[in-house]
Amino acid sequence: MKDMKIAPRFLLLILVLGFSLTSCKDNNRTLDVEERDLRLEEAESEEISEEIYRAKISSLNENVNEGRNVSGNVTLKIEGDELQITVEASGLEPNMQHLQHLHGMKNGTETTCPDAAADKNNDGVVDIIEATESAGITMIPFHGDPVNMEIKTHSYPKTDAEGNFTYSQTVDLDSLRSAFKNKFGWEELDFSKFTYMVHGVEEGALPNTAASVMDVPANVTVPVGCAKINKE
Ligand SMILES: [Cu+2]
Repeated sequence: MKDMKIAPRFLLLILVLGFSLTSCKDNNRTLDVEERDLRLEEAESEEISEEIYRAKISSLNENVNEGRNVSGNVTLKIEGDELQITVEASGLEPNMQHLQHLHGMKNGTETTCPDAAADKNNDGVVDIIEATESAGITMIPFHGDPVNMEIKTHSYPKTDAEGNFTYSQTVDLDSLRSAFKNKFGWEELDFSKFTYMVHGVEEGALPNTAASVMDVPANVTVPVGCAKINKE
């Protein structure tokens, strides 16, 4: 009698266990397939989004930079969701922090490096304000944390005793995109629209007529190297 009572319950238990095991198996299989598809998608999008932008730095305002020619290279490499920024620059004022940025037009139109004709007040210097007309306004800072978009910081690269610096920074592209959209409203972050500029000469090298921005001394903001960003 005892066995007869237990048997149906035991059967039921086996049935319930059996069902739950099967559904677990199915769930796992679905997860495996989803995960595989996700990995495939990631791999595909990484392939598509690999882009390289390169630019050669040319010299500006040599007459206030002790006759030095600023030269170097800017490389922007997009790999998946990362942007790798590399700048090698030389011919700069030694032992000095040098501001460097991507400059652009608010309306997203093309930019170029300014030439001597940009010196509207004929004081022999193309200052930061005069440079704006062709190169645009200060947009993405190349310092310790480009995503924070802060322009006035002390984390820009500093030159060695020979006037060289190497700057290298990897940033999350999505974070940069949303920070940029918040500040400037561009829907697409198109690097080929930018012009790179590196700034700074020694104190006292400029005439008083050289203008500046954001209460920063003109010798800190005067452009000395420029490079139009081009997609490779
Ligand atoms: Cu700049």
